[in-house]
Amino acid sequence: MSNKYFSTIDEILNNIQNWQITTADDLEQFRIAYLGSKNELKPLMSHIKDIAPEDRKAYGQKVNALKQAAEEKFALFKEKIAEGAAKKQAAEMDLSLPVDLKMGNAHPISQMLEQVIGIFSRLGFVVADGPEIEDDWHNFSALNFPPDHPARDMQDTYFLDKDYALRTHTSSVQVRLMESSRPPIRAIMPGRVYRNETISARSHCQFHQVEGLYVAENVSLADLKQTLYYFAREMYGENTKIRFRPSYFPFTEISAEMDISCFVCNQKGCPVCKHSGWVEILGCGMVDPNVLENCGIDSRIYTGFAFGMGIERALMLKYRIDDIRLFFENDIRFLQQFKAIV
Ligand code: 2NM
Repeated sequence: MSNKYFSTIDEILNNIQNWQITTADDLEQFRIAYLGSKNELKPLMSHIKDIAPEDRKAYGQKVNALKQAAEEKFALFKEKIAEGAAKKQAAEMDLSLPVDLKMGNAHPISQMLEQVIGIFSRLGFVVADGPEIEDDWHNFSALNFPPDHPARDMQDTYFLDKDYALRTHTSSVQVRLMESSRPPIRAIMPGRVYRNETISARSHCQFHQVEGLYVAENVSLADLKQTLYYFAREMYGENTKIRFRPSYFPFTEISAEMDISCFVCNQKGCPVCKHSGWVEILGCGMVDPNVLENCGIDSRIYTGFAFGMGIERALMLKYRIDDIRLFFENDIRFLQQFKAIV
């Protein structure tokens, strides 16, 4: 009685072993026969009640071995057929076709950062770096921001929790540098900063800044002006003129905004300078003695100047780009226009 069922199993095993699989179609037929929802192995277990009790264990093991044989054969041929398809595709590839080798280029923001770093390096400034996640002290308090300053509001700054926020300017790096080193300090801090702004053509929640700092004995407003005059001529051409307008920042006293003569119209009047002949490019000032003291620098001995500029803004003026969002979309058609501009 039992023998009949055992020999059925042997027969099926034979069929599995001899099943010819060369195409994806063969493989599918095999799958339907032995692994599909109505496969031939399913009824076998229901025969167990007809098997002599002492043979049931052996029978169950044979049925399982059968299942395993089917599964292994399926997996093996599935791989073989996939391999074959890949080889066929490779054989059909025309390796003599010309290659479209497009040279990449650095992002315009990187290019301008490099250019600004290059100019200040030649004046002896070193590049400093710091964290993008900052605490209240380094981003606000040490920089003389009063407790009720609007920048400290959730509306303007991305807070991660009650103690930490994304830095809103790279001045926080300057605080770290002043805390950890002694004058003379001459450094620039390029980097990404974050503001909680509604994203539009004019403003974004992330942008890049370069800030600079010079702290030593007898640093004067004349040093600030001459340094930035050199920068303006290197960056915008040797005939560039500069002018300063009074301004206000919490961390500088006195504070100013610097304009350069319009590099588009040479001061004849154009839309870039809004017919004024001047274009604003950076903010600057003499570091407030409170800031120096906050960072452990004796303000009776040392003075300093600092400045900061927005990289996207400078690029938008230079290339007459009317939407800041283009810098962060990585559209290749936009980026390719900045091949080797520096
Ligand atoms: C600006 C404008 C003016 C500035 C000041 C300092 C520090 F840390 F020394 F106080 N860092 N950066 C500064 C001054 C930044 O950006 C428009």
